[in-house]
Amino acid sequence: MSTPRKIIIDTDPGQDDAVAILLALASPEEIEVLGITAVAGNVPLPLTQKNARIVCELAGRPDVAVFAGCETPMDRPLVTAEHVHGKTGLDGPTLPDPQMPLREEHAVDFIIRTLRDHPPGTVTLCPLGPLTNIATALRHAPDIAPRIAEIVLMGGAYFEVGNITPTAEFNIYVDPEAAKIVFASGVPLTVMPLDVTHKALVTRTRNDAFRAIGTPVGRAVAEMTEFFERFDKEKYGSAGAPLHDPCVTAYLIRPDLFTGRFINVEIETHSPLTLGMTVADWWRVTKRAPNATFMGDIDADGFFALLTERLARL
Ligand SMILES: [Ca+2]
Repeated sequence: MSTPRKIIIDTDPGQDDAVAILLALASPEEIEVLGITAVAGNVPLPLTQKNARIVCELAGRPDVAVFAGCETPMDRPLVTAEHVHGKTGLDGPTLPDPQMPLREEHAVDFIIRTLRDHPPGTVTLCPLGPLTNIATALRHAPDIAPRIAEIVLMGGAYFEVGNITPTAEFNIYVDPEAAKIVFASGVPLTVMPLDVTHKALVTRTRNDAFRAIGTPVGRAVAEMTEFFERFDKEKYGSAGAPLHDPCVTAYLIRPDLFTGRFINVEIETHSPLTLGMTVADWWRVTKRAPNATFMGDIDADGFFALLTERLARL
């Protein structure tokens, strides 16, 4: 038995964030969640921090420390995605308001303190939303960069190009300056772009498998992914909702489900036409130094088997 990886989940729930958190909390052999830090993204911060607590309570884990972070991107007004996630960010199931408290400490202070308190190379950051909290922590406390074991994030796209603009994925688009800081930080990066997550589709059969778990968690996940899928079916004509963020937590448990390339990835922060584009040198046509393991493929059946098996534990 190896010891579980200590992680901080940085998130903007979001139905797919919720599933990512549930998967982490269902997997104590592999993952120890030190805390959950909320950031503005899919919906504004008051909702994302509340939704993070709703999800912890759904998992039966009101003991998890949840912190609120940055309300707006570093240099821009917030762009949200209610058109995908609904008004609350967690539309679909009816879940009770959380009773567990929000911690008083700012998410950025928690991230910095946790990295300084742990031995270098023992804490992994898992951003599932815009990178505002992570980049703000790196800017305030550059000494934490070499202490971070790895950043495993959902964001960006190469072959799939964009979902919020023709050339940008939502998380990177919302705070491209933050993304630029993270991709230039020198921290080992593993990236789950749309190229991967658009292959992790909740088909009817996979949704039925969540529901067949027969628990409140199974039902809630089935209802969340049903809500979420309206948007993608209309937009892409796809077979179901892509489960973007759970790819991050699944990677911590079963990295063998994913394949990618160690390449250079730069973030566009100026062009109005391509703002937030992840310029990924997939074909290695530049001499720019590799800075990220950019995933390209997923064993989707293996991913959903893992997810369904783990969710059934909660
Ligand atoms: Ca998210």
